[in-house]
Amino acid sequence: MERTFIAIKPDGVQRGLVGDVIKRFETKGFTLVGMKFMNVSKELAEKHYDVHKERPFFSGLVEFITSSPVVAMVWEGEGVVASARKIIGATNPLTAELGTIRGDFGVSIGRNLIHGSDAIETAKTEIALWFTPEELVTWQPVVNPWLYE
Ligand code: D4T
Repeated sequence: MERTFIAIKPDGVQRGLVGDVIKRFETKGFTLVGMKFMNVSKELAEKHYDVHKERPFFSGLVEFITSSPVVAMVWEGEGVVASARKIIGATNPLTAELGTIRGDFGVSIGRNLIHGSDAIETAKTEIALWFTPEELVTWQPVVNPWLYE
């Protein structure tokens, strides 16, 4: 089953939006398979944002994600990678559609509340970067027959 990496960034935690964010993935029908509340080391932040290392906002990104705790999660379900990106909304919360997490809760690109893997391969890399295999829980929700035919 497909899995994706989701992180509630420091602004989402500080603004008390952890419950709201988790609820959207739960009520959609995705399965939580890993979750931890943690401070992010500079090393982890630099690896996570490695693709942006030449961009002007890179150092600001690393500084921000290490500034305060985050909630790191892995969610599972058919098509979860692309669906999570839709639930999250466009990178800039000001232009993100209402009904998405960023569209409903944010006003600036540097405080866009949440990260979600952008492709299946990226998800695999990010899950391996943030979680050990032992930290992930494989389980069968009893509602699955009511979610999938
Ligand atoms: P993440 O990776 O956080 O899920 O965001 P996106 O996938 O939607 O967007 P991204 O990778 O292009 O950007 C990563 C991260 O950098 C911040 N950012 C981005 C920024 O501060 N200024 C910018 O101009 C851009 C493009 C926001 C998200």
